Amino acid sequence: MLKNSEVAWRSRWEQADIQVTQKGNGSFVQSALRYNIFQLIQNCPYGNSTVSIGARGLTHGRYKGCCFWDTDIFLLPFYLYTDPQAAKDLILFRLNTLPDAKKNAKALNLPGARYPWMCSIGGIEQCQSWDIGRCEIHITADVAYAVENYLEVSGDETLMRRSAQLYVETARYWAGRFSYDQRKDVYNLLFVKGPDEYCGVSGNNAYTVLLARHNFKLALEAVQRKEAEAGAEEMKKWQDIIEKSQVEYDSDRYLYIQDDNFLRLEEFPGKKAGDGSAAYHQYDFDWLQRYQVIKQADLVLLMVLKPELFTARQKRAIWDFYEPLTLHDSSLSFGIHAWAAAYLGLEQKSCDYFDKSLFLDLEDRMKNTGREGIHLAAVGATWQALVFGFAGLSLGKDGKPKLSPRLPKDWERLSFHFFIKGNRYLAVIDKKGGRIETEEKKKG
Ligand code: IFM
Repeated sequence: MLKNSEVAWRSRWEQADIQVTQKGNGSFVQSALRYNIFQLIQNCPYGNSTVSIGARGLTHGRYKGCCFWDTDIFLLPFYLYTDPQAAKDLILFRLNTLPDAKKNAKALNLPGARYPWMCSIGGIEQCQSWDIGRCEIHITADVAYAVENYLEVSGDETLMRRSAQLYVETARYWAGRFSYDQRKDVYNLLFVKGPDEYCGVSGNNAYTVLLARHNFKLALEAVQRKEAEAGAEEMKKWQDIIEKSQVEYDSDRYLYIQDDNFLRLEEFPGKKAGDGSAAYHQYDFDWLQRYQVIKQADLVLLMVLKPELFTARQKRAIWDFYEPLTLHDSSLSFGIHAWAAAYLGLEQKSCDYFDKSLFLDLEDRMKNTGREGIHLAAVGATWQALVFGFAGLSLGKDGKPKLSPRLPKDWERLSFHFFIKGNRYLAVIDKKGGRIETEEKKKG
């Protein structure tokens, strides 16, 4: 058993390791990175698609051990690029729980499929609270986004039809969830909570509306490609909602507004404790929701997940407006801000946020790692900040990988392997720039 374990670990490390050379010594980045990668490898249920990964992995029972969008948006990319089979199992978990997602929708008197905010074994909603459990509905669009991401990067055609079915059923859910306002001939997404959990229950959260529109598009395209079936009437409604759903936008400032309430809120009069602990330990959520204060990356996250939705000016406006208002009271926030800052060329900010995310658990930066276990989504976000932010790895229009290096000044070299469409690549970034070398075709 020990021998088999050694072989398995060696092969995982060969694929997942990241090597960083920094100027001088005394930096712990390399070891901290390996600690983070170790957690990602260690907490994955390899070879088992009947379970997913809980918010604290296997390190703690916080949140009753349940899984959230943390897996689809924050963790999946690591597995997708370093171990496509592990990613496939995570996607299969969502595909296998589509019947449960349909039960969740039905329980709320809605058509289609609604993915649970929290799930354990199976996909039945486990979250009991009304505001988060019923209203933090972006998870359904996050799952559709993750499935698309998986298909695109892995090139796996075996899950195409099942994925198309997921797109269609989730689009049916969204079509039932938007409210039509016939006075104005528009659709509103009411009683919704975005990723920023300090925003209360609001209307037209931009993150959710824009990703739901994308979910409709995925469904329409899948039906057009004949991978799934849907009626002409319902498809017309999906298109109608894409065109008439509402997101507030301030054209003078090039700024997308987080939700319908945001500009009506007062300036935040509070102050976060200096020890890194979250403001919700000092102030009640009810009080927090009345101020312009943000718990975690919301529009900043959408900007990196779907950069094509925003112009360069709009992206910068999102950063300039929302970043100063964000308390990062969720561990999901730092890594995403590091990625976004690197993307925008804000080197110091990206390094500061990267440091916060990378050492979050090792240095107990949120003052709860001992009590609550490893913040796995933050670990996944750290990996994305490095690979997509600093190295700038992306998939070109030709389907080939490319790099846009934005390394911190004191990093001399960065290298890592990754898979795209079954091919194995090596990315190297050094003083000469970035290059991608093609390696052998993945076996098996
Ligand atoms: O999914 C997250 C959420 O975004 C913030 N609160 C904790 C959850 C589990 O990590």
